[in-house]
Amino acid sequence: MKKAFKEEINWIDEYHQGVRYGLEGKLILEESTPFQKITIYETKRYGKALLLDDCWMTAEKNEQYYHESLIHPALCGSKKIENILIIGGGDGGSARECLRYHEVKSVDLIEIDIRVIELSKEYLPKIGGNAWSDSRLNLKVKNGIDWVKNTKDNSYDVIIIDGADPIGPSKELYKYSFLKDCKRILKQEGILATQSESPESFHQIHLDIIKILRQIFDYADPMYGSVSIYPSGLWSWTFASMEKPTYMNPIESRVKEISDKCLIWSEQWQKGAFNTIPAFIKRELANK
Ligand code: SPD
Repeated sequence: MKKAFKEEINWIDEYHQGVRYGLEGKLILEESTPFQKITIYETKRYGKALLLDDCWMTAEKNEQYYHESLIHPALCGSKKIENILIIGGGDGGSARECLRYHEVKSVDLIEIDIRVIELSKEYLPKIGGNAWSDSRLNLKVKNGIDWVKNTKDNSYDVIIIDGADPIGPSKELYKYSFLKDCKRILKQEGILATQSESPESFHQIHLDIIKILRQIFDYADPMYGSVSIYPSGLWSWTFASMEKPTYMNPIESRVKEISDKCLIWSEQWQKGAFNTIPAFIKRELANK
């Protein structure tokens, strides 16, 4: 017999510019740290998920779309990949993807909020996976801005910026002064990779990130893909370098090393993703 009333369905939504992006599931934990509100939610569709300040950050069955896109163009393209810096990324997904490469000798992961690390390890352990026990990982609970400021010139082969949206504690990670400092601590042949928001739902921020990177570096190119849990689903990552952009041309031996382990990323996928710049973004970038 049909039930006379609906079973209780819980939804959690990220609200952004008059639109809400929601998933059905149940709340596991919510806490406030000195930096932000952290929520762990068990979603019906994508497994356990992490939200910071009510914005979707990552989910077990969706995270590859984001982490593979952020990491592999830089790590497959950079001449050397011995010393890597990750700013943010406390869920461990970016570190996990970097550590797939045998050439990587050390990954400094600088996360400001220890609770992001602890709760990710406890509730979303698959996202960090083997990275948490890899001896090449140097985990530091510190402010990423200060870390970059206090690091000496030419220290890293690749810098990854895996921050939350440029609101709240992550705001500084998208500013000229921080990115200029990143360039200083990056080796001449190195690559910087940052998440660069959605051209649709974070239109102006997206443009600003690319423009700032183009002021600082000789080359900066956005790449587009989808992360279905983020506002609009359409997402971007931007790569920058001082030398001819090798992030466009993956090194064959590296492609071989990681391809089997990737859900989304492939050389072919990457090529397409760099070529899907929306026409309006291309026009707006051309109008300086
Ligand atoms: N709107 C969400 C942007 C989040 C970018 N960072 C996600 C962290 C995953 N490691």
